[in-house]
Amino acid sequence: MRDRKLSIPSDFTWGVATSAYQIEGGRFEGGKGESIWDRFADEGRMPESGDVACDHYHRWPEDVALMRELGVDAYRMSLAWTRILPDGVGPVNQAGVDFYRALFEALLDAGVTPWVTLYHWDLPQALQDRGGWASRETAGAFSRYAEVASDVFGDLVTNWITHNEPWVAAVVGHIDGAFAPGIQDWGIGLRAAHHILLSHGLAVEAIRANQPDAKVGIALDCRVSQAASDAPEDVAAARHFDGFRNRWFFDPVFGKGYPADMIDAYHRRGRLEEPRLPFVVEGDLETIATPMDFLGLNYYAALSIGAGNEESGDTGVPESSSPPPGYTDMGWPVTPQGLTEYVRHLDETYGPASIVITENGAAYSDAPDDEGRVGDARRIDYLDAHVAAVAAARDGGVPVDGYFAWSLLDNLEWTSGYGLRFGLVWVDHATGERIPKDSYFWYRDVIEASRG
Ligand code: IFM
Repeated sequence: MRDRKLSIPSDFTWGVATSAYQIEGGRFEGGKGESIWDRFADEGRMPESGDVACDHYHRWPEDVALMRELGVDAYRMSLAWTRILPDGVGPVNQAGVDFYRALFEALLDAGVTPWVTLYHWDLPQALQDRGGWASRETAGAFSRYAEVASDVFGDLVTNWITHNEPWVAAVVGHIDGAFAPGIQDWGIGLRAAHHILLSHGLAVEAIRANQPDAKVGIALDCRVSQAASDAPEDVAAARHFDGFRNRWFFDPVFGKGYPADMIDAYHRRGRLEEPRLPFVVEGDLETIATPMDFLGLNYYAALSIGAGNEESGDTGVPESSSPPPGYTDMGWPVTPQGLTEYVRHLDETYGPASIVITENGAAYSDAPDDEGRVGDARRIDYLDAHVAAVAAARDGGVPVDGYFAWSLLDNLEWTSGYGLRFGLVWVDHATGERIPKDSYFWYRDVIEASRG
């Protein structure tokens, strides 16, 4: 690490992260069923599809070798629900199970522990056709999927993450409509958010029933909310944004229920007919708050929020093709200090047993030069500053026990396509060729140094 001494212990978990739809491809192979993202792409609602993606479905041995060389302790990946249960609820697809078992065995042989996310947004289309997350039945289907996954992989996987970024799945997918399934309806969005959170609690219980020693958590995303000024309207907007973006999810997961100020605010804004949540059934809040072993936090940026921006989404669509200094290609500001402050806030507010940074990274478009080297100095600066922010939080006594860089590979950045590159490894999407970037070698050295 640059000119700084790392105060990170040798048992800290260093990892890289990906997700199924963004890297796997193999859409029509191994009996995989259709997901809402396959349908979204087929309907022309995104510029490029994940049909081939990084072709990880075929090239995974090469990707495991890249991780072994990198020296990471752990690999956070997601299962495609539709490879295991093609229609979401019916029979188990053995070819899908075999694919992931071979991958897990190779990872373990390489000294890399799999951390497996059950849901990174790719709902089986068959379940969407029956109401998707707006239907309470989908929470039950997810619980069975968790039970099946922990049963068929429980001898190889002990670290589980139920959901990735419920805010995105619920709000961007069902209120903003920019992501699959592309719905624009506040009532459906709030209902979907609740069923996703409910399914999280049910899945924690299902996994624990199969694997009492499993480590189970959720990966919540955040945007740290900073008032644009001291003016009361900006302070109120920042507070509202925090409720909309963060507290609506963190509070119930940690047993505080849905934030009362937000229920009132949504009612006043006409999002709710009455100042209550009609879809919450007795016992749901207890289920959602089932204790976890760790909190996963996906951190990218802190935002300055003023009046009028209190419900602004950021779906990853860049504001300009060449961002100004201090911003990544996503149009997100580089704000490492926000990470230290936010994990401190989480520790004080919710007291999680352990916090793991399950995603952090930056999109920059640096390409191979004439010698085939990818000099991504801006990514190194970004990661370096955020790893230092984690170290600072640890120094202050916050239990941050792991860090996963997003992402191992340049991959499909959802509706933004393949042009937004988050990888430590360059991928030529025409040929599938992989080239480790300078940041890959930098990360390898950080990991090695922290092991003393
Ligand atoms: O690529 C995404 C990922 O799927 C979820 N978290 C944010 C990343 C960057 O936008």
